[in-house]
Amino acid sequence: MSITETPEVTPERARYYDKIQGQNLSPLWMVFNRLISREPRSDCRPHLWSYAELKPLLLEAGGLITAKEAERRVLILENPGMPDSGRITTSLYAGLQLVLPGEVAPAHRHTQTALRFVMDGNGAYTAVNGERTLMAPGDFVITPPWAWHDHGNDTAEPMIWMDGLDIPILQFFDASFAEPYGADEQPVTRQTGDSLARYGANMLPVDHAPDGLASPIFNYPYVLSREALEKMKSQQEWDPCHGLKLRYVNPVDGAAAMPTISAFIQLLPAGFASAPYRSTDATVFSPVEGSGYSMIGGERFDWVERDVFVAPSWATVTHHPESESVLFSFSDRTCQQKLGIFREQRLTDPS
Ligand code: GTQ
Repeated sequence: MSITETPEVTPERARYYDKIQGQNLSPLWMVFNRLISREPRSDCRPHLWSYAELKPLLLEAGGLITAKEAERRVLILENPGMPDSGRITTSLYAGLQLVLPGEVAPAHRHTQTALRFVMDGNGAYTAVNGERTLMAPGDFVITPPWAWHDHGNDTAEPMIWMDGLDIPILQFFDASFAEPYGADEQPVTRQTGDSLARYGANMLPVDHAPDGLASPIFNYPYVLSREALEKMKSQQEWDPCHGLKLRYVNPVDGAAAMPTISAFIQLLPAGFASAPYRSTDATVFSPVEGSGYSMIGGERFDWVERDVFVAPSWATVTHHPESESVLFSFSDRTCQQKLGIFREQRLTDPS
């Protein structure tokens, strides 16, 4: 037996395998390298969804079902390597959600953590724990586990955002709970902007006691992240793999903004060619500004603003922006780091 080779099946062994199979037993030596592979082996495949193709399909769904009837009117972005799984990566879910003018996606809560990354429209709200936040393109919004949340659109334009949830992680642990609030909207008990004022100005209320692991900030406005990147840009200090890359943090402890999902925003200058990089966190990317292409596991994906593309675990990635570009991304990195299993590698030779 070795880690790479499976022992030969002799007629005698085959009879034995048949016999024990009926007893809910399985010989480890026949499956060892599938269970404990030398490197990540994933069903997740690299893929890109074009926003230009997605938007009309999502608007078409808008004519077929209301947000209320659907609970959430979302087109799930399903990884082609994992059909019917509701997964964009092995551990994460992503979808595009549409809320039409005048609609409310009713209040509910679940143990799954959610992020929203705003793509289209301006001024619809999401309410979390009694506070509404108005959403603008590029805003990064979180819904902590078990927090009541509803979405509404009082503007004249459709609102579209990308949802990222840890649904497959909760499935893995068999720990899904969900309940409806019982009314379309939860009562508004805090003024808009309250959490950003309290927690988003590099200060904390003096006696702040954390309530759970998620960040108390639930909207990280694009104006602030973009301004940070713009200011950093003039310093001309580019990471060879990432350009300028920032991670969204919980201001209380510097951990990821969500307990299970890490999120990032990065700026890449025009003509930059990033050095090859791979990591064990399969990553979902969405360009906010710019255009270009990325090489993922040897395949080329051309992208423009609002497209969504996914890089599997341990696939080598390089980015090639044609114009100055900003990429939002998210992954299960914080989970893996908490478990001590995260690995990353900067590769000197392109592959
Ligand atoms: O907005 O609460 O894409 O509960 C999937 C499940 C969004 C949400 C999704 C959800 C939501």
